[in-house]
Amino acid sequence: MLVCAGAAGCELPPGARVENDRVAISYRTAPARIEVGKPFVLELSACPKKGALDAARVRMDASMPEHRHGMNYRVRVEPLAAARFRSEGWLFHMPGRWEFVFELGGERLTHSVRIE
Ligand SMILES: [Cu+2]
Repeated sequence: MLVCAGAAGCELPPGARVENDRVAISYRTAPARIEVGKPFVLELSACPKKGALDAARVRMDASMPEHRHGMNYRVRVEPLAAARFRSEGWLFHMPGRWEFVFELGGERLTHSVRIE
């Protein structure tokens, strides 16, 4: 399934924004403040700057780069609408720096957050 072709008319909802030359995303979590050991959900919207995204190839994960480990859980991603995705199963089990990894088709975007 190809969604959200081209940048024209593609607007990202408010949230943390990450982009590279080819795609821009925004995401937010619920609850907004991530707490250690508490599950959260994450919604992500994407705007390819050209071409289209292959929604079948969207993956999300997170790790603690300094500790060289990931989460203890696998995230489930489901499409909500064109280029919008809801994911659940997130849980950060330690305080410190976590790095989200969003893979959208061939694109890989990362975003760091600090969890107290
Ligand atoms: Cu750790």
